[in-house]
Amino acid sequence: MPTNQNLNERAKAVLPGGVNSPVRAFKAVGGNPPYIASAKGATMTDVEGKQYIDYMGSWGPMILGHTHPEVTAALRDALDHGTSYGASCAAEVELAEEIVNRVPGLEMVRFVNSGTEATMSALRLARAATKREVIIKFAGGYHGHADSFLIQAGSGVATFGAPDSPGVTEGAAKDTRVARFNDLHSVRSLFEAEPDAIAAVIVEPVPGNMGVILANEGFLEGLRELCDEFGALLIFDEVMTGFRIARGGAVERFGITPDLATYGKVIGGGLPVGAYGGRRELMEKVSPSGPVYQAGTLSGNPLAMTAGLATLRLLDDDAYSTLEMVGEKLQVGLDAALKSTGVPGVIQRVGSMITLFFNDTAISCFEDVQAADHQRYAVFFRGMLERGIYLPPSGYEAWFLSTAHRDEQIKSTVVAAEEVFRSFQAGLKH
Ligand code: KE4
Repeated sequence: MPTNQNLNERAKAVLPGGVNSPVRAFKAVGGNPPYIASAKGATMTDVEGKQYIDYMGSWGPMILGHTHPEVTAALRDALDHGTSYGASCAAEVELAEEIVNRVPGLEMVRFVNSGTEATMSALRLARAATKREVIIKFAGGYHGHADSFLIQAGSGVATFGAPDSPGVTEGAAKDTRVARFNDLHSVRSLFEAEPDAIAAVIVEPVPGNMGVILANEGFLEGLRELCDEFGALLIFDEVMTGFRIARGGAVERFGITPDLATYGKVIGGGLPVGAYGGRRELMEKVSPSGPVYQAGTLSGNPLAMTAGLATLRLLDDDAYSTLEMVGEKLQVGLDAALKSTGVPGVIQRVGSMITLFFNDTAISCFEDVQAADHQRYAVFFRGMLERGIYLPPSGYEAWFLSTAHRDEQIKSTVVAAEEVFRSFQAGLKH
């Protein structure tokens, strides 16, 4: 029987860092990752049989918990009809209709195979539609690994971006500007510096890739107004928030209509998927109805479409009430544990996306996140993992709850957290 250690050693021989996505390597928290053998509901089990209560949910897709019987049954049936056609199928039409019917102002979507493809394609469309080249993103915002988005903020609140990874060229970086989330002035100053150059502003309406941050009152509305004032498109990157924080995602929850929106994660029910969409006038510019080229061998894959459709069809009003409730229970429990142990911490939550920052005050932008105590988060993470609680292995991430998280699992999570907080007060190191 393989062990976690044995698999990790073999993985490091054939996979960069031993993983297929960097955050999974536990670099930010120390230690080596367990290898998951199976998952069910809100739990995962590693190859050595250790069980964990799962707050990663595959980084968002597993909103109904793992192996939901109706999703699994739909997939089993679809499997018998083939895995990929490279041709049109009914499931892609049905999922597109389900998505369009949920989101106010959304008229058409195009399916791709990841959130990265979705944002990359939405950016190309925005540039084509506006005949402009520059985009504005936010420090700490993550939109996948396309070159235009792997751009770090320079010093100051509104800057010309610089490559954030070797291999990203100055040419790719030159058209990306970086503003500060929750700071409309930093956005306005970029627009005023280049009033006719900005094609789009791309924003996570609830940032989840620097931990969960809540938009200040009027911030998202302000972005809408600035884009209208300067003739740019507003892109909501809802890869994480889409169909998680409301039946119609952030567009419904906040009542703001972007020009384009990107999706992923939940709409694939755990299979590889992404999508971008908007009003018909924009989307019909996409090939073959228009000149903006974008394509994909596995786009609209029948298995991914089936899993996504089964998932969305189960995300009814009761499901969203449950998601709010489990999120609130965890937040209240963790808050009480912080207070009872005197450990400085801030919990920020929108629905079933939540982050605990070891910080004295509320977090409203990326610089605040950077100033939080990530060393303490690493100790907390390891303490929780030892106690069978699998949190995201970085303080710059959102934790995800599902409709499968039960009261007793939330309670044991809070008990474990309180134990770890007490160890901080006792000055113990894990
Ligand atoms: P993917 O290419 O990983 O499917 O999606 C990229 C992406 C785009 N936009 C937003 C708002 C996202 O959250 C993501 C991906 N999220 C991360 C979680 N921090 C994926 C986890 C990982 O990179 O392994």
